[in-house]
Amino acid sequence: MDIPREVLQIAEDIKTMRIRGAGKIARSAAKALMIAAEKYRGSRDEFKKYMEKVANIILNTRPTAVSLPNAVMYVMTRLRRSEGDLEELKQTVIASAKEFIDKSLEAVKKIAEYGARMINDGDIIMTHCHSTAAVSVIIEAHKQGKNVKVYSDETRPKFQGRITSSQLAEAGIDVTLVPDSAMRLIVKRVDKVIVGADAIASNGALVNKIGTSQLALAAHEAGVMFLVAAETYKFSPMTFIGELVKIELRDPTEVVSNEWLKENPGVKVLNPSFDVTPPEYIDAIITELGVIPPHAAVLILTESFGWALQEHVMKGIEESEE
Ligand code: RUB
Repeated sequence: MDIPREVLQIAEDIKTMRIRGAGKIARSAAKALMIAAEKYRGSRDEFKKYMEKVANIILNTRPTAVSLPNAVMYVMTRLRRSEGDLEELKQTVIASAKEFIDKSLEAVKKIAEYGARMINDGDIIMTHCHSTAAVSVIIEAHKQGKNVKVYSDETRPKFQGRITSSQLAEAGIDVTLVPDSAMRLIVKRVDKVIVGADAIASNGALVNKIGTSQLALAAHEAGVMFLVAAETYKFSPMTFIGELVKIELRDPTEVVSNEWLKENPGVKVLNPSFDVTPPEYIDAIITELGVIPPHAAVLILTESFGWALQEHVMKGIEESEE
């Protein structure tokens, strides 16, 4: 059976960043699997194969946000383990996708709650890119009556800082948009930096929007607290066994126009979308399970993904024995 148009549209929207931010990407991936199951009209025997095909299309949209494979794994592992008739298999996908989406939204609420406790009345905060988790922390602190002021950098080349600024302004928060190049100057005036995460590695390193590591470095130099707001499904189980998180390289035309490229054939343009901040520059990671030091990432991974790692290792052993 053909892949439904709505599913292909979600994949395309993730690729082109109409759907963006690691949490939204994960929830949309789960939704795509749910739609695919709902729309399936083939035989029971072909269903699992069809769902694997859908999962692959979704997985191949963007490489860095580990929330995407983790969301797909959440649903597909439950399907792979299910037996039963077609209706039962479909229900397994639909129910687990819904469960993932609900848990993910609940996690953001918890992070907002825990994170807001770390914000003091009168704090000046700086943030980078647009992270629903980080913005939720700031808005929750504001709702609790804490008077906060925020600097949001532009985050070139896609200007997600504009989304952050307008959401904070809409919530009634005093927000100032600054160019990325003002980062080091501005961070000296702030009390805390809060950013989101696309992936957290097992050593506590953060993978997030390009420029995050520069901000962390500047915060470290200025003695400013650097906080990360990250749901546990952004922790990368594969880094536990030494795999690196792939850094997405996006199209040069996000940096300069096609015309400019044609006028300057001797210029190469590189557009890396994410960078890695070492754990030494991170004071704490705010998760829905609580606030942890970056070096405790490994504990989150064993608690949340121990089973997946065990399955992965067992599969490797079986394959090597064949
Ligand atoms: C977005 C980005 C965000 C994280 C966390 O990058 O780096 O900080 O994804 O976001 P892009 P959230 O715009 O390239 O997707 O907290 O919303 O999951």
